[in-house]
Amino acid sequence: MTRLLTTAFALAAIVAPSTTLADDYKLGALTIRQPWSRPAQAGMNGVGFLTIVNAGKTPVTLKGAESPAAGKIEIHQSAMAGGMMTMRRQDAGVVIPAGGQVAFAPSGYHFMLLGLKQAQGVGQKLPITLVFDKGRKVRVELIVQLTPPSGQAASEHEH
Ligand SMILES: [Cu+2]
Repeated sequence: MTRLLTTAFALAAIVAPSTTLADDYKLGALTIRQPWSRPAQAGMNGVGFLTIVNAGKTPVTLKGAESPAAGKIEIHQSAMAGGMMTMRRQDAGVVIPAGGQVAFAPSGYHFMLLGLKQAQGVGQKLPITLVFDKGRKVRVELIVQLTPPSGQAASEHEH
């Protein structure tokens, strides 16, 4: 009996997230959580933040991203160097470990949206397509907002 109940709970846990959280996107074993961006002017550079969770048994590499809303997207990592915040391009991509997650969040990894084609106002949605290894892609929408989504701060210590 106990074993049957456990199985039922496990199934519920697999089905629930995609139906209850509108912000989440799925690609195989990956879940992309809470994509968001900040207000910016046309022609300026924008930013993209989100969390990628890998529930699979193999690491997955995020190779890059593309969007019709920007001239180009680069993956950057912010880091403190000699008391100054610097940004470094991550041209080799970012590995999402098996059973782990990587947060793209202020002061850490972020997507740099170079040359925004339009101004981004609060509440707007900006489509970007994440490109993973083996040519796998998923399109998500960054929601433009002034402050991080609630719940994201908790995962910032992960990296
Ligand atoms: Cu940057």
